[in-house]
Amino acid sequence: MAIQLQQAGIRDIVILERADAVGGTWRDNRYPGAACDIPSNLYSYSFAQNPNWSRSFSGSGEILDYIHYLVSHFNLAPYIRFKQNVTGLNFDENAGLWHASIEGGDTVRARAVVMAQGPLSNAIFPDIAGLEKYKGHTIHSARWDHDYDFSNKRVAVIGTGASAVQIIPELVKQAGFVKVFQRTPGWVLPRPDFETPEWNKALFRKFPGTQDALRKALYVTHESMALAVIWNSPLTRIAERIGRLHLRRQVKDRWLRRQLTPDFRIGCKRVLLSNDYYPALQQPNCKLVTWPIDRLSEQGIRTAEGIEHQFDCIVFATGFDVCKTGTPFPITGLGGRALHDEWARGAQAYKSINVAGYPNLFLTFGPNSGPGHNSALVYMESQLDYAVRGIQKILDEDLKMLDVKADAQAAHNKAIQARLANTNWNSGCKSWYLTEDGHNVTMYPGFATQYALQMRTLDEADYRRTPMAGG
Ligand code: N01
Repeated sequence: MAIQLQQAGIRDIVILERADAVGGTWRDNRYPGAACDIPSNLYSYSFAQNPNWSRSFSGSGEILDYIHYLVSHFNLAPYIRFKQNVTGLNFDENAGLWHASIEGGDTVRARAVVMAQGPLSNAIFPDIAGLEKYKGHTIHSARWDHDYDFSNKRVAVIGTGASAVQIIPELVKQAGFVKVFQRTPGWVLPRPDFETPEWNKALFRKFPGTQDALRKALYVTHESMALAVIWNSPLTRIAERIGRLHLRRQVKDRWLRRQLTPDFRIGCKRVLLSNDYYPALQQPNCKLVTWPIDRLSEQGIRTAEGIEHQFDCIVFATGFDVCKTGTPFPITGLGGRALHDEWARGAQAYKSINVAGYPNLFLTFGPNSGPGHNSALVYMESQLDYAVRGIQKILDEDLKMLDVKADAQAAHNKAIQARLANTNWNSGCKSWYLTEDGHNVTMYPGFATQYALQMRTLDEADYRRTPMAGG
């Protein structure tokens, strides 16, 4: 966002960061095996391509290095204030200014605010009875304890989502014994991961057009995956067949195979990509436990059939609090309206980026902007461009308020929810995409290209503009 604002000539920017370093999810998710499941050539900005990715799916350390490179190359450090935990946003409608309250008492005032706090930034421990009773060591996947020595330790992993399938193969190499507690088996597809040869990096450096071409090819390939992942189509059946073949090829034991076979449509939950998860589960020092967890005890985990499994350490790969029915901190808009209350039954916005009654506020990865099949950064880039256009308008036209109209927002959401009804995400499984009552407020029901196209124009007819002088 800061790079794009700078390039549009807007330099009066402040970035409020609650941690003491940049990197977001790639700073926090440093568990062993952490990598992105979108190819690096697509999981990077089109305006800052990196010819030196070491693998097709680079690890978290390399992605973090890329973020550090962006900060230094685009000279962003002067804008960033670390250890600034925002505790509330309040719109002053007389002045046309947002007030951001910071923990400790400071306030920052701004003509416009971009929320870029990330939907997957607040790690959660599950609601399991006895959680506080357990006396051993606990680690959350997104807050890894790099000082803990796993050798000879009895370790439990709770969860078998995207984080867990990356952690488990590495943990099995380090720990004495690992038990994996699975509630729902996911669809696992092979990951076409390989090292980038030196000649390939040299080619990208010398002829950047070749990297552009690869990026475009990856983009189109991922777009076609929407047909399998988002909607129920013959391609969905093919993807499921590949998943079953992958399982059959890697797991010979029929009972284990049955335990690992998903009972929901592929795409409904996040598709997992791994070549080493199934083999890791079959190592002599690893065991899959499918009995439901009843409670945690002082020593470990008690499962529903009454067995107590004792552990030195429990790893929670149990995901994030995705704020589907609220906001990460109180946001107060026109007339004192509270976004937390308005979103109590599920978040909604106009084109995922603006909310009626909260002028000059732009959301990144706002409601219904999540991708299931393509790079998040493709969606992100179109949000950044849109926000720049809006902010430029506020500054150029000296607007006190640029506020989306409530009826435009309602019409947008009606259409989005109608389209979501026929997607795989809404086909009956439970996932972090849905609210408790099954409302999908996270995913965008279409191709990335459709999303980007709708973000190309800021349709003035859908906004109320209030000039500064006119009050
Ligand atoms: O979290 P998750 P995650 N008892 O919420 C289980 C992105 N990501 O950190 O399926 C027992 O997906 C839960 O079980 P169930 C990506 O967008 C990307 O893995 O609800 N189990 C599930 O297995 C992803 O979708 C990458 O039945 C419990 C797991 O914990 C998102 O982050 C890598 C439980 C949580 O899975 C989140 O992924 C990592 C309980 N009480 C993450 N509560 C890459 O790019 C929860 N679970 C590679």
